[in-house]
Amino acid sequence: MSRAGTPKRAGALRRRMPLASWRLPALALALLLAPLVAASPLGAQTHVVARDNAYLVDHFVVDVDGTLLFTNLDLRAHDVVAFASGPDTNPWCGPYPAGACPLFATPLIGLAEQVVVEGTSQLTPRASYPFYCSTHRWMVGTLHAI
Ligand SMILES: [Cu+2]
Repeated sequence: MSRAGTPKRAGALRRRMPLASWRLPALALALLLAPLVAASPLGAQTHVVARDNAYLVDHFVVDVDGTLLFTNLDLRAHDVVAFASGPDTNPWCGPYPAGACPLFATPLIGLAEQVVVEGTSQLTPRASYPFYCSTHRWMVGTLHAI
């Protein structure tokens, strides 16, 4: 009989740890690829994901009261930049000339980085907003505001 009466149980727990090590990344990926709009107490949350020099899908439904996240699963740096211009007073306008500040934007981010797309609260519901990656002009998508 064991000293504390629980070594068998502790051994069983230790054996489960390797399974948990691969389940966590799989769960994270599943969450990223989950439905485009998920319920959230503060509004819907939408993910734009880049991989293999493309956005994973072309069209995204965005709640103007929610959060739009951009995740890069690619080795190359990417961003999300609106074709439409916004006010020159937006905090992300620094690199853009006057009158050409994007309505919404992110900085360039690298592999496995995630940022909030700033400016989506300025979108008008029922309007559509095409966007692109500033370093790969073939990467385009469209936000559909609700
Ligand atoms: Cu890019």
